[in-house]
Amino acid sequence: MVSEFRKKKFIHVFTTFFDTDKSGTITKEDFDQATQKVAEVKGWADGDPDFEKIKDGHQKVWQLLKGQADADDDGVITQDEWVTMWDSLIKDQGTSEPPEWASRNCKYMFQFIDTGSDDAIDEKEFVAAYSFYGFSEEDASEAFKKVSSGKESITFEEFQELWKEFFLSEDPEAPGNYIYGPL
Ligand SMILES: [Ca+2]
Ligand SMILES: [Ca+2]
Repeated sequence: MVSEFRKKKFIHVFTTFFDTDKSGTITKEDFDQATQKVAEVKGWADGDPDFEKIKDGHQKVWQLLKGQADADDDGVITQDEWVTMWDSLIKDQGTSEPPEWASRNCKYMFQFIDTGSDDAIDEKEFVAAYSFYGFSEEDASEAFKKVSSGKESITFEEFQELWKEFFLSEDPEAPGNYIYGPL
């Protein structure tokens, strides 16, 4: 059984980042809406190369995620299916490499936050990105301080480690717990 603490973290990612339309489940619609939302913020029109790239990326993540999580193959990922997937992935793989869709998602998150594209995330970028997902500036800023352990910025290597820590750690004090904003 997955611990209540890790379950809470999995559900946090489910509701805050994947269930875009807040319907209580993850479907293709959530990825379509996420594409539109990002395009709006970035000012990309339908057909822009950047728009197509994001759209393509979102569709790939959806396909890979669906293959992995949608146990009854009905096109809908429930919270139970989501938690079961994370639990079995971690049991099967221990602390080794995450599945492809998860690695893609990690990279996507980093690139999304790193608007200055200098391969490091600073507090300003972190706060801006998480405001987009509905967190207050104060909460996002607090989360950044924990994630970065007080440093000015985090590199992609550090981000990947923190990201793994988020999914694996049972320690309530682990800095990685805040990689997806305040719990
Ligand atoms: Ca949904
Ligand atoms: Ca399902």
